[in-house]
Amino acid sequence: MAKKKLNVGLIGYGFMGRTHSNAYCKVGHFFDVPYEPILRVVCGLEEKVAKAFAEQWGYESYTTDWHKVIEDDKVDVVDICVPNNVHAEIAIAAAKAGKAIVCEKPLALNGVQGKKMVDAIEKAGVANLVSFNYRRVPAVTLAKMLIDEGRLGRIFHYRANFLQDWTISTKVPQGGMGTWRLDVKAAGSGVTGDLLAHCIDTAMWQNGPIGSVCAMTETFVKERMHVETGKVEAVGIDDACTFFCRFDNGSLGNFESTRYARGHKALYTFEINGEHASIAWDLHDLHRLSYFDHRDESIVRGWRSVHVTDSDMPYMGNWWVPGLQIGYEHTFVHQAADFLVNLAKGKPTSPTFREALATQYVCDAVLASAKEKTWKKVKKA
Ligand code: SOE
Repeated sequence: MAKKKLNVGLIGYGFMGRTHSNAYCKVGHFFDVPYEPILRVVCGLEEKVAKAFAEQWGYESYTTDWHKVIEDDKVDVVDICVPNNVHAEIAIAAAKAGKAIVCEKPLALNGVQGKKMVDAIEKAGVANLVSFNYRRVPAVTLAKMLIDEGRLGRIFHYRANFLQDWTISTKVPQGGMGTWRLDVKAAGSGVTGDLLAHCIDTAMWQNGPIGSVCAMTETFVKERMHVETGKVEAVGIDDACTFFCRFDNGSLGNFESTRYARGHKALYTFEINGEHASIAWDLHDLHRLSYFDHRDESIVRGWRSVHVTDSDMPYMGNWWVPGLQIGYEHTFVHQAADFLVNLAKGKPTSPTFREALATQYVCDAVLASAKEKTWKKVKKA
């Protein structure tokens, strides 16, 4: 039976635009989704690039004006993959036009802006999702399942790192395509919003809300050439951030992110220690989940490395056969699959804008704590 078509308007043709387009292309081949995504229109600043992107990915049309995507009656879903400073304006306009919305992380530049977005989408009653893709790594989803089953018992510690090394050179500019993440006006913050937001989203999903934080940040390179002005300008982002926190369930959190950890490209790791068991995961070995259970007989007790590829593992029944892995791009396919299934049922897909606002509030509290050198309470979303 022919599936109902769902027209996608993608805004932003960078790295994230590719991950989302790839997901829409693949999702129907691997998951039994109720819609067939149609790549209706892609929007980006440069016409030549937008045209080439449309041809490469099979978009029916292209534009350089995002308003045209929103005004297009045929577009059902607006997918926002542009720098953080434009998320709010586009999302609020898309909500007013009654479109379903997928938005890249972090939700906004800050909580104030994020709240306006939540108000707009909730008032319009439109489907919404923020793309925190790492939740949908099968091993990460499995970790959440093990915690929810109570296997760890009371949780004492949650530890997460997200380490990179690509901005160490003072020659890396700020602003422009690819390096907008270093421009505070476009990004809102540095590693806090870009990388720690991932860790915070996963952590609160697995271990509940964070109540208070104590942070320190550093900007190692104080000035960089700005691509748009051609001038050397002050750098306003945090290059590195470390924070402690208290979760509402009484456990202690310890988070670190930097783009100055030479040798690490995208080392996202977490470890959770509970009264009975511990879990550890590493993005560089993403299909494995490390698990230690103190209730095992002592002569065989030790850290197990679970190869998360069997068909009864989250999402894996839709891919290959046991032992054969999947990777980064598949997290976006899983996200698209969940979103399409829930959309047909009128159910929300997590993380919603409101859930992403909770992450935004933690980021805000982290940055305020670093600035004021004091513990900060986190606002509830
Ligand atoms: C930055 O380098 C970045 O691309 C983030 O923006 C992504 O969210 C993260 O998944 C990988 O690193």
